[in-house]
Formats: sequence, C-alpha cells, structure tokens
Amino acid sequence: MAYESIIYNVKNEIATITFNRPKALNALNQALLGELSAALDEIAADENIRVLILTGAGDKAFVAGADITELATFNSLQAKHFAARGHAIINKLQQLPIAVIAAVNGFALGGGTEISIACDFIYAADNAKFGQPEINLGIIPGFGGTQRLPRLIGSNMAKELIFTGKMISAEQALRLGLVNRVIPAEKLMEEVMQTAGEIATKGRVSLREAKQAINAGMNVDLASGCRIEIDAFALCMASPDSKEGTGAFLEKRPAKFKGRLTE
Ligand code: CO8
Repeated sequence: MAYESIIYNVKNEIATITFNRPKALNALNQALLGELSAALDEIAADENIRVLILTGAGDKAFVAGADITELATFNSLQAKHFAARGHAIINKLQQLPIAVIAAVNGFALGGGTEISIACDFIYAADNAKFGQPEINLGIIPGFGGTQRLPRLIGSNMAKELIFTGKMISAEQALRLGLVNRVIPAEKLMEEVMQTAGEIATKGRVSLREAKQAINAGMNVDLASGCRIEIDAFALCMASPDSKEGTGAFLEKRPAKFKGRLTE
C-alpha cells in the first residue's frame, strides 16, 4: 500500500514507521490512523521483520496528539468511534509479536504519549517532551492514557500529569521510568538502530514468548503470571532456535538464529 501520512520502510529485518505530518507536528488524524493500522497489518504478516521502530518526521515532534481540528468537529458518538478505533490500533501495536521501540524525537503529547507507552520501550531525544494535555481541551486521554500511564509510572504520578496537563522533559520522564534512555537528538536514531540491530539477532520465538509473558503477566496475579511463564518457557524449548542457542553454547560458537517458527 502507498502511504502519505506515514513513511514505512524495512531494512535489515528492521521496520520503521515515521509519522509524517510535520506541518501539524505529526498530529493523528483519521487518515494517519488508517495508514498506521494498514502498516501494522503488513508487519504482522511479514515473518522477516524482527523489530519495529516508531518515530516522527521533522525535528520538532514525535506526535503532538490527536488532530485537534478534526477532534473539534466530533459529536459524542463520533468521539466514541474515534477513541475505540484508536484503542484497537494501539492494542494491535502492543500485541505485535516483535520488539517495538519508540524513538521519541520532540513532542509526544496526548495520543503521542499514548502511542509511545504502548511500545515495548522508549528511547527519547534530549529535546523530547511528554504529557497528557487533554484536560486543557476539556477532555481526557482517549487512546489508553488513563490505563497504561498509571500501570507504567504509578497512579499518583499519572494523576498529576493528567490533572495538570503539564509537559515533562525527557530527563523527568527518565526519572519516572517512562523512558529507558535519553540521547542527544542528533544521535537518537543511531542508538535506536543499534539496539534494534542487537535485538534482531535474537531468537524470534523467544522474543515473542518473553514479550507475551511480560505483557500478559502485568495484568494478572503473580501465581497466574508464573504459570504463563512456565507455558511460554516450554514452548520456547520446542523451537529450532532453542536447539541452535543451546547447541551453539555447547559447541563454543556464536548462535545463529534463523527466526523460523518451526523446523
Ligand atoms: N492537532 C492539530 N494541529 C496541531 C496539533 C494537534 N494536536 N499540534 C500542533 N498542531 C499544529 C499547530 O496548529 C500549528 O499549525 P499552523 O502552523 O497551521 O498554525 C503547527 O502544528 C505548529 O504548532 P505550534 O505553532 O503550536 O508550535 P509550538 O512550538 O508553538 O507549540 C505545541 C507546540 C506545544 C506542541 C502546541 O502545538 C500544542 O500545544 N499542540 C497541541 C497538543 C495537544 O493538546 N495534544 C493533545 C491532543 S488531544 C489527544 O491527543 C487525545 C487523544 C485521544 C482522542 C480520542 C478521543 C476522541
């Protein structure tokens, strides 16, 4: 599919989606959401992709939230439909069986913070700014912010951010555990690519199972989470990658994971 509101490319088993409406600070409108959804479907169907990176076009923004010009025209039912569509797409992003890294290069506000925290982790440029400013528009987060943000940084911190609508810097986000690393803006993509390249050499099944066990385990009690891990561990042992990984160790050579799901 040809895309306009995003740029989609794949190189060395690493896919990159760049939100591409820089004049509107990459704000999320219906067209962009549709293209994001289609690109995620392409990625889910492609067994050669090991890692996905999300970033924003230009040097000012990752995503400055939902497109307010579009949002302002919605009645309550249209808003419900828009929020539900956003949730479905962000859930699809979170459930991809590969690693997903947000490279946040500027403003990540409202829907921008919400997309970034649905990724597996965030590397932020030193000029990045996060926030849930919806309260200043007389609304609340609608793409998962009231749910994922408290799970990530605790309910009190999430409430402060959501109640005040204030932006926080990349350094503050680092202290809150919202981002994994803060990187000089000009080095951000290089560092993200390096980590993505490292992850791309690992076993596909083990990465998928680790991700699913962590994500599923976050929403259940410890005993249930441990049972999820036991099943996932057993499943990994049935994969060609586990034979290659353990065999390579015993033969004192580097493992070469093929990433196939079956023999
Ligand atoms: N929507 C539409 N246009 C935007 C948006 C946006 N979210 N953000 C910026 N723009 C546009 C500006 O209007 C401006 O356009 P123009 O040049 O035509 O006037 C251009 O981008 C550049 O922006 P600024 O001139 O404002 O740039 P500044 O550097 O002065 O300010 C800010 C940057 C601080 C990021 C500022 O643009 C801003 O506050 N933007 C809005 C941020 C915001 O409130 N985001 C939350 C939106 S609501 C949301 O995300 C809810 C998600 C779930 C919804 C589901 C419910 C249905």
